[in-house]
Amino acid sequence: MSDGLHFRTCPLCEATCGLEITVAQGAVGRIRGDALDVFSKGHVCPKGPSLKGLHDDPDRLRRPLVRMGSRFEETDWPTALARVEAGLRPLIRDHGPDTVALYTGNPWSHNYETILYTPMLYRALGKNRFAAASLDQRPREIVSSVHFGTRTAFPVPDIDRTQLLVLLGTDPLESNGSLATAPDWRGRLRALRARGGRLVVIDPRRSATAAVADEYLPIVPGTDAALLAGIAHTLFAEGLAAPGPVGAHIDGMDAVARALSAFAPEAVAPMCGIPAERIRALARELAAAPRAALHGRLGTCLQDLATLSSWLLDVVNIATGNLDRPGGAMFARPAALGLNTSGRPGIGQGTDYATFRSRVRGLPGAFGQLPAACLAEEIDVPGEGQVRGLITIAGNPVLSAPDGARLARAFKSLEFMVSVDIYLNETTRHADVILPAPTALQRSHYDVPYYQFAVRNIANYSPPILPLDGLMEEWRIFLTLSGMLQGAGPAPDVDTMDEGMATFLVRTATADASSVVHGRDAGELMRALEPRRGPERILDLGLRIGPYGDGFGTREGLSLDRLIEQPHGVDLGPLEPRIPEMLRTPTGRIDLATPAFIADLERLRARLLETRPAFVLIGRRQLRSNNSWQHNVPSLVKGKDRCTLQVHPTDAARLGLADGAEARVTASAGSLIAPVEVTDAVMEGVVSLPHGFGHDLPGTQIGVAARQPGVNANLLATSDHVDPLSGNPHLNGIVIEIAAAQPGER
Ligand SMILES: Nc1nc2c(c(=O)[nH]1)N[C@H]1C(S)=C(S)[C@@H](COP(=O)(O)OP(=O)(O)OC[C@H]3O[C@@H](n4cnc5c(=O)[nH]c(N)nc54)[C@H](O)[C@@H]3O)O[C@H]1N2
Ligand SMILES: Nc1nc2c(c(=O)[nH]1)N[C@H]1C(S)=C(S)[C@@H](COP(=O)(O)OP(=O)(O)OC[C@H]3O[C@@H](n4cnc5c(=O)[nH]c(N)nc54)[C@H](O)[C@@H]3O)O[C@H]1N2
Ligand code: SF4
Ligand SMILES: [Mo]
Repeated sequence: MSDGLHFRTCPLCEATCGLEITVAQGAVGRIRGDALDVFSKGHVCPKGPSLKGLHDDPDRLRRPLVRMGSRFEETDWPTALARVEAGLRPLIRDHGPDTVALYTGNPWSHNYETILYTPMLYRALGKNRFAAASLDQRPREIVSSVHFGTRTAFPVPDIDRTQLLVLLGTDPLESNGSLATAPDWRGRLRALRARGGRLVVIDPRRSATAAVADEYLPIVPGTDAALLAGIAHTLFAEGLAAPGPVGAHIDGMDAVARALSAFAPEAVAPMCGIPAERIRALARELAAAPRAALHGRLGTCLQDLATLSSWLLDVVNIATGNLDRPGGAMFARPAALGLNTSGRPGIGQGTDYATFRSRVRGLPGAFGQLPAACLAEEIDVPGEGQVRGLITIAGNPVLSAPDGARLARAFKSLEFMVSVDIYLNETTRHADVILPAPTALQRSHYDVPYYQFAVRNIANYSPPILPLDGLMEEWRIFLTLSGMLQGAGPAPDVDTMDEGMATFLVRTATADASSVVHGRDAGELMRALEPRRGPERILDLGLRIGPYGDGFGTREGLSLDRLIEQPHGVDLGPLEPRIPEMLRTPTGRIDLATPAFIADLERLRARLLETRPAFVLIGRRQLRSNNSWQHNVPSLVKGKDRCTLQVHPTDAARLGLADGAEARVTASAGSLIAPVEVTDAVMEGVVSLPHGFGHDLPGTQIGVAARQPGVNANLLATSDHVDPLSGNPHLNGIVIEIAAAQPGER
C-alpha cells in the first residue's frame, strides 16, 4: 500500500482484465490496462478506469449510517453493530431463523471475501436466503448440478480454438461476456474469423456482437427452447448425433431423442421465427464443424422456459460431439479448486435441487437458496414463518428484481433491515443500518468464481492498494453478523471464528483420501499458513492443495507467495478435456434424460400452438453501465441518455412514435413512460429497454445518477411469471402494450 505502480484484476465484470494503477500521495492517479497481464494483455473497457471515480465518489458511504426517523446519521462501528444486533437477534430468538432473510447481489460474486465467508453467514439463517443468481444463471446451475454434479461446472465455449461459435442470448461486446470469462471478446472474435471460423449470433436484437457476426438470426424472445429442440431433433432424426469420447460416460441419449420427436424444425419454426430450413442447416453445420461451440446466456435464462433451454444447450453440444473437446464447450480447471468452504455438499456443490420450497408459493429452492422472485411475498404475506428482518449484501433488488414497487413497500414494512453496501440507494434507503463496504481498491482480490469458467486456466492475485480508512473488511462483517445472529452478542470473536473455519478446512483436506495432503498433520499445515488470516489464508490453502499447488512442500507448484511474485498473473494453459475426472454426480456419469426436464417439454409443446403477442419487451446491456449501480460515476454516464426504448421503424410508424418522443408502455405488472429510439436493430414486435435505471426514488444519496434517472424496466415485470423449474422470472419477452404518451402525461 504505497505510492507507485500497482497491478490488479478488475472485479467489475466477469472478464477479469488486468489493471495498472498509479497511486501518488495515497490517492489513485491513472488507471489503464496492464499490458503485461497474462490474460487481458492490456485490454480494458471504460469501466475499469472508472474504479478511481467509484473510489473517490463523494456520495460513497465511508461511515456506518443508522436510521433516525426518516433520516440517516453517521455513527461509529460499535454503535451501528449494536443496533443491528438489537434489531435482528430478538427476531431470530423469538421467531426462529427463517424470520431473517438474506439477499446477496451481483458484486457479492466479484469478491472472494463474501463468497468464502457466505457459508458461515448461512449457518445463522434459515431457508430465506436469496441471491441475484436467481435473477440470472440459476437455470444453468440447476442443469449443471444435474448433468455434472457441480452447480458451477459450466461448459465454456473454447472461443480461442473453435471454428464455429454460435451465441444465443448473449452480447459480449457490451457485457464483456458471461459464464465464459475472457478479456477482449472483440479481439478474440476477430481472431476466430481471421482463422477462417464463423460467428453466428441469435438474438431478438441486432446487438453489438451480432453486428460483427458472419450471420445474425433474429429470434422471437422467449423461444430459445423451441429453436434448440428443433436443432436437437434434426441431429437425432438425421443420424448426426455423435457425442465422441464423452459418449462413454453418458446415459439417456435415446430417451432424449424419443422425447424430442414432436419438435421437427417445421413444428418449432413458427414459434421462434427462424425458418425451418435454417434450423436444419444450422444443426448440420454444428454437427459437421471440426470444432463448434454453442453458448447461451442471459437471454436464455430470464424466460419461463429457461431451464429447458439450458438443458437443450447441453444436449446440442453433446450430440454434436463438442462437449469437452478442444474448440468445443469445455470445463476450466481452476487453481483454487476445492474451495467449498461450506464443507458439505449442497451449498456450492452437489445436486440439492428442489429439496425445499418457499413458504408462500412453494417455489423450489436450490443450493441453499430460494428464488428472488418470491422475496416480496415472503415478507408481505402474513403467516407462520413470515420474514420480519432482512440483510442485503451488495444487492439492489428494488431495481434489479421484478415487482420493484412491491419489494420497496415490503422492505418498508420490515421490523428490521441492515444493508452492507457502498451506496445509499433505492434498496438500502429502506435499511435501519447501512454498513459501508470497502471499495475494490481497499481489499485483496482473487476471482474464485470466474476462474471456474474462464476460457483459459488463469490464476491472479491482487493485494489491496489503499488503506481501509476506518472501514471493516467484508469477511469480518459476515462473521460478525453470523456470530451475533447466533447469540454471541454485538461484537463476536471474529478471529476465533476465522481460526475455526480455517482449521475445519485443513482437517477436511487432510481427511480426504483424494487430497495431496491426505494424512498430513493438520496443525503442521495450519502453521505453514501463518501468518495469514481471513480470505488470504483460505486462498493459500486452496491454491496449495489445488491441481497446480505445491501440496505444502510435496511438489513444485502454486502457493499464494508464488502468486504474489507474479503481479501480472500466471497462465496455466488452455482448457483440457476433464470428463470423467470432473464428474461429481452420484453415478459418476452424465444422465441426459432427467425426468423433470423431459416432462417440461410438454409446456413447450403447448406453447408451439400459441399466437405471438403483438409486442414484447426485452432488455439490453450497455458497455458503460453495470446493472443498477455504476450510474453515479460522471465519466461513465456522460453523453446521451442511454435508458431509451428501442422500437422498430415499422412499429414506430404504425404507432405514430417519432424518435425522441415519449411512449407509454403498459404490462400486467405496471406502466411507465420512456423516450423512444427508433432503430431497426430490434425485430418488429419487440421493444428493448435496459434494466438498472429508475434513480428518481426519494431518500437516496446518488446525486449524479438522480440527475439522469431513467426508468425502471422491472416495473413492467411481475414476479408471478416464472420458470417453474428454477423460479427465474420471465424478464425477456414480457407482453406489453405501447402507445404514444399524451403531452404532459409523465
Ligand atoms: N429486467 C432485467 N432485470 C435484471 C437483469 C436483466 O437483464 N434484465 N439482469 C439480472 C442480473 S443478470 C443480475 S446479476 C441482477 C443484479 O441484481 P443486484 O445484484 O441486486 O443489483 P446490482 O445493480 O448489481 O446491485 C449491486 C449493489 O451492490 C452494491 N455494491 C457495489 N460494490 C459493492 C461492494 O464491493 N460491496 C458491497 N457490499 N456492495 C457493493 C451497489 O451499490 C448496489 O447496491 O439483476 C437482474 N435483473
Ligand atoms: N456493461 C455491462 N456489462 C455487464 C453487465 C451490465 O449490466 N453491463 N452485467 C453483468 C451481468 S450481472 C451479467 S449476468 C452479464 C450478462 O451478460 P450477457 O449474457 O451477455 O447479457 P446481455 O448483454 O444482457 O445479453 C443478453 C442478450 O440476450 C438478448 N435477448 C433478450 N431476450 C432474448 C431471448 O428470449 N432469446 C435470445 N436468444 N436472446 C434474447 C438481448 O437482446 C441481449 O442481446 O453481463 C455482465 N456484464
Ligand atoms: S471488461 Fe471492463 S469491467 Fe470487465 S473486467 Fe475488463 S475493465 Fe473491468
Ligand atoms: Mo448477472
